[in-house]
Amino acid sequence: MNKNGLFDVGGEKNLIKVKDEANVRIVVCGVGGAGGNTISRLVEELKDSSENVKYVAVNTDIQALSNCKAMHKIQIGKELLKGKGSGDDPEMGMKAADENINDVMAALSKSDMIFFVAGFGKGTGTGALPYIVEKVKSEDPDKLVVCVITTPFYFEGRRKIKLAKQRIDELKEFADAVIVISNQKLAELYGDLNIKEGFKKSDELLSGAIKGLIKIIKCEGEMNVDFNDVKTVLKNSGSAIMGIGRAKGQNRAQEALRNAIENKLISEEISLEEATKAIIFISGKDVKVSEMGMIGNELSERLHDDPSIITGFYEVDMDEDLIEVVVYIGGFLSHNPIKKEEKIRAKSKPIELRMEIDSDGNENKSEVKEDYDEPAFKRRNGGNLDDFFGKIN
Ligand SMILES: Nc1nc2c(ncn2[C@@H]2O[C@H](COP(=O)(O)OP(=O)(O)OP(=O)(O)O)[C@@H](O)[C@H]2O)c(=O)[nH]1
Ligand SMILES: [Mg+2]
Repeated sequence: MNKNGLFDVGGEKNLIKVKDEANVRIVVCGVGGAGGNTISRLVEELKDSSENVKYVAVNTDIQALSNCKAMHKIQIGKELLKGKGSGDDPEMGMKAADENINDVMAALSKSDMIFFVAGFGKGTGTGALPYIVEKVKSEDPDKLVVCVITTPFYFEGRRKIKLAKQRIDELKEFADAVIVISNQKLAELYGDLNIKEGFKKSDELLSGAIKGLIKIIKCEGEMNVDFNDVKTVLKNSGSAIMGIGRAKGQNRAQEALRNAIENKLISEEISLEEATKAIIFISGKDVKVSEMGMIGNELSERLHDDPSIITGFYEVDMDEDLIEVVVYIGGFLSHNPIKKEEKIRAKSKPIELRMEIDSDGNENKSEVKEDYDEPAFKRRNGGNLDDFFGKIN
């Protein structure tokens, strides 16, 4: 941040005021190789706005950790893997996290919100990240946990894609919101990218999804969106979609919104009509009230009936008549947060009556016998991790 309380988001002209009260404690935790790369990128790109943002890199691979620019680095599986990486084995990734879970939890404590970021498909991110998220949410269900995860390119093989999707489903039971970036969709959209360019684009999207939210929470706009608004939209959301769109010219408002929500890169196969909540953050020069209205109306028409939409705006002296729309969409009807909350609460009481509401709205009480200190995927397989990971192969 410079001496005027401003930070630069990309060029001299784009100085945005940072909220005085923006003391929400944010941790960004990258797990595995791709997660660590994203952290390095964010540290570089958000240098000036990193107050109250703590960067933590977690990896089994000591070489990758030493190259990472995070201020806090945690080696997991020190005894088990001796710094050499998981060998593409998610079971090893999970066991490694278990070995050093106390170090990880200590680094993540004292936070209001945690972003977790990783590429799923190999060993460390895929195995360790869901395990860590489950521990974090069992300890403090109120903490806002948002995960940004990539699924593999087709060339990486079907087994990796299947593994990644399975673990994302697990993750949604515990994280508040999971934003999935499909590397394959990215490859289809950009056509002839070579592998290096493909990963670079994917890196940009991973860091972009996190940067967008940090900006929303930390920047002071003419119409402010704050942390509690973000929490309202993303808490217990399950899936979430994020998009950024820009446009110039006469129809810039609608076009920017369309670009943001039709940005298929970042979306999974979920229908927007199921979404009940959104945050829109609009920035630009001379943005008209009518343009903001248009953006709100159009988004509202695309989501479920009568969605709850929070709109923020800041005037930025951007290039010519460029307008930028950042949108986060959540609250998908297919996600059932009641079960998840019940599971987390049940953890502190190993045996209790659990109430679930069935599809007819009836309340059913049943005795909970599961040991919730075990991670979900261990419980489901009778504690046998070999069975679980064997099934994926
Ligand atoms: N965006 C991006 N994605 C990557 C990169 N490298 C790998 N990936 C993706 O992320 C997935 C996981 O790769 P890594 O993060 O390297 O793996 P890891 O979690 O460290 O696991 P191990 O190395 O097996 O212990 C891969 O299947 C790729 O789809 C990268 O540099 N950028
Ligand atoms: Mg690795």
